[in-house]
Amino acid sequence: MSTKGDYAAVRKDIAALLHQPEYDDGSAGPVLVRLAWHSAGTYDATTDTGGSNGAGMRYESEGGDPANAGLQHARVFLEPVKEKHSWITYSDLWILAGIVAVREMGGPDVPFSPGRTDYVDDSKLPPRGRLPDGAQGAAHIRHVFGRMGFSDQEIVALSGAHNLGRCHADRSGFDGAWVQNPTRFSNSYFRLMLSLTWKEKTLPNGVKQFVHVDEDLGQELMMLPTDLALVNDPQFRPWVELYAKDKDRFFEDFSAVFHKLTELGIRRDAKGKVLNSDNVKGGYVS
Ligand code: CCH
Repeated sequence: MSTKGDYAAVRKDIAALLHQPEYDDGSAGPVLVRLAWHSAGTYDATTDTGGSNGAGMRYESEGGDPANAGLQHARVFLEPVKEKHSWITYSDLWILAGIVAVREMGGPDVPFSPGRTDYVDDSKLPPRGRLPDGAQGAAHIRHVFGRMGFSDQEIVALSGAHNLGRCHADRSGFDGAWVQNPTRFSNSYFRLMLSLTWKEKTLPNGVKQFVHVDEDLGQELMMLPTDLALVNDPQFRPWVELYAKDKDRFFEDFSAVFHKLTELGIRRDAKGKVLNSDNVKGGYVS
């Protein structure tokens, strides 16, 4: 029997499912981090639409967005946890799973604030096309993250999540991992971005990305055009340099900005109780 509000028990069960020998690099962690980010990253501050409230990816309009290809794996991994702790909303579960995965892979503690609703408010649904396109450059990244209310420093810190996981040709069209150990959270992504030479490569599917071939290890690493935009843009670059040499500062800033991401569109009172989720038909009942 799961006790309502026992988030520690949920955390434990999420941590226990991360080890997946048959999946990717043996871990469900990276795809869970991406699920949390895509659930929140549709937010638009001007119209107050999108964001993690509502767990809209359960439905075709958002779940079927090509930008979300592959995230069904993350949702399937979490289904037994939802079944066991049926009181937790999907929207809270997805955010908590991302937070637990970051920590379990050696990253910082990110504060978790619960209370999201699974009630889908049609007037808050995000249109498709709000998530960033890896084929683009600095102006696009600033536009997308600026819409959510993030500064240049916050954009660079958040992008450090590409220390984790990989691109899949059958999901995004891009292919490969950013770092040698993609299930260990660190600042390698920033260090490699600055220290290696990156060559443009056209994949068999016509998609262009940047690669570095390590002859000794026989391994190929990759960067998206949007990743390299961070070193090539004069305002982003100083943050890349800072995080490349100061891992503690990166962890501290990542924790703060990932928490901010998870709270987009959630309004709370002074005690942290969510104001825009209770008392809605079909929604979260406290
Ligand atoms: Fe990302 N990301 N991301 N990303 N991402 C991809 C994979 C991951 C962009 C594009 C892609 C963030 C920002 C951006 C993760 C976390 C974050 C992929 C490959 C693309 C493409 C998807 C595939 O093929 O499976 C772009 C563009 C931006 C910004 O401009 C932010 C912010 C975060 C989190 C804070 C993680 C983790 C992955 C690995 C997923 C996996 O399945 O291994």
